[in-house]
Amino acid sequence: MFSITALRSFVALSISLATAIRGQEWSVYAESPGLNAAVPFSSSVLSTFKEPWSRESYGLPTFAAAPPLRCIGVDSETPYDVAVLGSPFDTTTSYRPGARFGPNGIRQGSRRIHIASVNINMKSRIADDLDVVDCGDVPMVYTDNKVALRQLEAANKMILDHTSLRTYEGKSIAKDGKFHPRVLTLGGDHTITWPLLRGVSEIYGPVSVIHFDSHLDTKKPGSMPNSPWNPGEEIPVSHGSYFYFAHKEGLLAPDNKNIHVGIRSAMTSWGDYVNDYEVGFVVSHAEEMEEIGWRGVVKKIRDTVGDNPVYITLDIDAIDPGSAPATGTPEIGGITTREIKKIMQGLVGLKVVGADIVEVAPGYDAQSELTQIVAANIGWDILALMAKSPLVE
Ligand SMILES: [Mn+2]
Repeated sequence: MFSITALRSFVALSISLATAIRGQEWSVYAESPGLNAAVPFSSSVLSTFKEPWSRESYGLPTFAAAPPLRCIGVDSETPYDVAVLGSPFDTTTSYRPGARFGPNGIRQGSRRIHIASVNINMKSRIADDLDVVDCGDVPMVYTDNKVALRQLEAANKMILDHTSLRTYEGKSIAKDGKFHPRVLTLGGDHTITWPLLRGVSEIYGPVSVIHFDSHLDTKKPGSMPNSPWNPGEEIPVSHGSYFYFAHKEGLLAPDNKNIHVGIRSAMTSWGDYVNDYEVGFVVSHAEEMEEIGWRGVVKKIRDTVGDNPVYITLDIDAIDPGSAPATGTPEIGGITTREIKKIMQGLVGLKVVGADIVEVAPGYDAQSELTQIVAANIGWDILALMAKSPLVE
């Protein structure tokens, strides 16, 4: 039988434990006369908003509980180290659309991870090393791709042009010698990487791209034999050709110091590989996960990018559709979630100047939110990579 006294002591113990665990934030609750739901939103609590949202809160779904910030609006002078930026855009897809809801979906999938939790795999607690904020989504029009991509480019540039909250011993790798915030963009279809690369290359010069994908995405515009098109009309950028344009602009590191990881899709022709090499990549096929293992793949990546500034772009279709079905162009035989975590671990120390996770189309996800959870956890590992590698020479 459960006595009232025993129940009282159990409650008292629970409260003191909770107070000890949750610290100051909980004490605001405890001192309130009764439960006051307004307390977490009061100015006294919000004034400490540099701290992540509490673990217990399932309120506003920011990425990994990073505090929300109007980075491009009224809070544009508030300094931080990493901006999470949503890019709701999917009108250059070749097959199933829906990635415009990716930013929202990845945030939703991130509710159980936290920038203040210890990432055991990466041996990092992100919040110790970086002030991460969630800037929300860039307003992007759905009626004109060129305008939409310019809107993203402008927003990204406004963030990058700031100096970061933290500075470090040693010389910054940025061309101006200053320390700038880094951006983790949540896409969006893969074309968004083009304007994002314009942003980082302006700050750091051409970057080595580590591109996780099942497709090359370097297609030469014009080679669209299976697509209806009027002869003579300009063929615009798509999520299969943006790297071609980025290469033409000199945004990619020269001498084939860029790498695809996870490639396994059908090609239009063997010539796709010739074109891909000219664009500046080397290829690691998905089957290499079996042939040389994640250690071999990590070595190949590190040998390729060397000491260059690195931009990581991860198409969720790099991951096997068994673990990440909610994407526009799924391909079987992909990377497992365990392999991608080992690869991320193997990239510690690289100078990651920016990153994106793209092609998450939540409308095709399972009720379990599986793809969104996978994408969110990879984003958490990428933030840990940034936390472990200050951008110093
Ligand atoms: Mn892609």
